[in-house]
Amino acid sequence: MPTILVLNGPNLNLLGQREPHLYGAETLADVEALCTRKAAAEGFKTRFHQSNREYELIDWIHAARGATVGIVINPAAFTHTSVAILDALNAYEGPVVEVHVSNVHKREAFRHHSFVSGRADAVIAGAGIQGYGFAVERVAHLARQKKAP
Ligand code: CA2
Repeated sequence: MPTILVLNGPNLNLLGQREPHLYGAETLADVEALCTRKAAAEGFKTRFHQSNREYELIDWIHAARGATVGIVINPAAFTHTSVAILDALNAYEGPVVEVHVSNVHKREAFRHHSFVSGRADAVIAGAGIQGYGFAVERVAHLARQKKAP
């Protein structure tokens, strides 16, 4: 089964444990279960990771080259700071969908800019963890389109 990589940046391991007014009550385990379920319904499997370290996210993007059909990424705070993650995604050949649990555009001005959005095929923000499900469906759709003759 073709694989979709789902990546989560710093502090997302705390999902559901703090700041429910911003990020909801669901945990990262709930996000993983949702992605697995949505991907399976589309005939895909997922590889799911979270890290608080920028280099680890970059290494996973590198390893995804030639091994996965698309990436769903919530780079968390690295969204607003990381040219290195953008460069890694630019070297990746498949579709990329950027997800944010909160609506970053309703929040502080420093969250309005994303280094990743210029590379992403779609950006989903403010749909809660449901956004991951939409992102998996979109990546599956784009991956199928890419494969079609
Ligand atoms: O809305 C999102 O998904 C964000 O990517 C989350 C990041 C934030 O820096 C981005 O601007 C928007 C923060 C992730 C921190 O997650 C926590 C979850 C629960 C409790 C504390 C932090």
